Amino acid sequence: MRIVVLAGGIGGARFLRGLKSAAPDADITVIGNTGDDIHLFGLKVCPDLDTVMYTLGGGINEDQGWGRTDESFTVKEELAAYGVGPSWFGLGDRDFATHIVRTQMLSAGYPLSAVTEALCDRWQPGVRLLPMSDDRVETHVAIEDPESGERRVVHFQEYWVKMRAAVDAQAVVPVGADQAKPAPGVLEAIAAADLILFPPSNPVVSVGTILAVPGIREAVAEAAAPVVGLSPIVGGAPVRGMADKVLAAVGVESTAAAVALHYGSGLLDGWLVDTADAGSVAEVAAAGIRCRAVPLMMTDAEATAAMAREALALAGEAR
Ligand code: FO1
Repeated sequence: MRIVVLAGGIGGARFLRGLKSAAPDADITVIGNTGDDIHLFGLKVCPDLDTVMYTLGGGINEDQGWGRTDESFTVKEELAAYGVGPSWFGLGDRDFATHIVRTQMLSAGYPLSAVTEALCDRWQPGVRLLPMSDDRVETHVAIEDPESGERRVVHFQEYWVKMRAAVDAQAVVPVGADQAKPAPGVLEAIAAADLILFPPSNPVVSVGTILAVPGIREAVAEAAAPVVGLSPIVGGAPVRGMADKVLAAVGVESTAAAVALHYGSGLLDGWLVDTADAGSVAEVAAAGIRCRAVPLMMTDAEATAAMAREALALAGEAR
């Protein structure tokens, strides 16, 4: 079975681990969000691609869900001693090596998709990991500066990590997405898929950014395969992160049903909500999306694999 997954960072990566265990023989292609990418210290950092690669390759820091296990921060401390920041973004020594290799290969002319394949040669994530695009896309967030009261636009990582999404997002813009092309293999994988999954990743800045690359939304909508998503919102709040802030910016309520309707029946065939949201099943079904309430907390490997099995079962019905 060929499965395509549109993934963001931590939630997407953890779900993929469960999917691999639930469908060990499946041929899985991951289309990774690159809107979170940032250039720091002259290096190209791809947080979501790396989170998927490290998580599936056994190198992730399990507690925080991003960055490397057994990490040290000597380079960051040395940079700080030179007064070189930003200090708010935690790049560790082991992680730095990944960004150095990536930047070196990009400078030599390799596209991001080829670089990602080369990095995955080391990590063997057991999936085919494709960036959504080889072109530069950077998500920016418009906010009202809490000090000056003026409108300001910041990089997504500054909003997420430095500001902890403490102020409302007025707009979320995937800068460059409208000019970006899907990376080689992306449209082909979607067209050839037997199943397309939206994991419990952020619907705006992760899955939404991938869908913003011209051609990808259309390919998913036209695919012969059923499309099944898992709600990242449980009981009216994001399971992780601050998805409610960016959902508000696109006028979507933070409920499992509202996220399903935001994707819409033009994209989604099936939607899983948590048992806490069983009351919203009828509303989603009324919109023409097959819906079921099942436990959606990725508390451990077995719970996550069970979620993936439910997604596969729902897809079987939607087919
Ligand atoms: N998240 C944080 O909350 N703080 C950090 O300092 C941080 C650094 C970081 C470095 C490399 C990397 O791959 C991810 C990192 N993240 C950090 C996670 C990242 O900011 C976001 O969670 C994702 O971009 C959202 O998917």
